[in-house]
Amino acid sequence: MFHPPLKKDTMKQVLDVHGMTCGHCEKSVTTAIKLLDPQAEVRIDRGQNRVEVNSTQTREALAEAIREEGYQVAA
Ligand SMILES: [Cu+2]
Repeated sequence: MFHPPLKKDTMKQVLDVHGMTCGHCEKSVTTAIKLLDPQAEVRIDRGQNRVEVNSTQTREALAEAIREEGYQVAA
């Protein structure tokens, strides 16, 4: 099957992220994800500790980027 070289498959990942206490935290998490994948779509529900990402990146890569910002990501 032919895939255009620049278009990779995106996957929906739902991550359980703890430590986000305000809008600034949401922004930090979003920025970290976008650095990894500028095309990523990020939705955050802070009350539910839920970060939903549509991205070409693996779940582990996303979790690592969020951890580097100082937040806890459940395995
Ligand atoms: Cu904050």
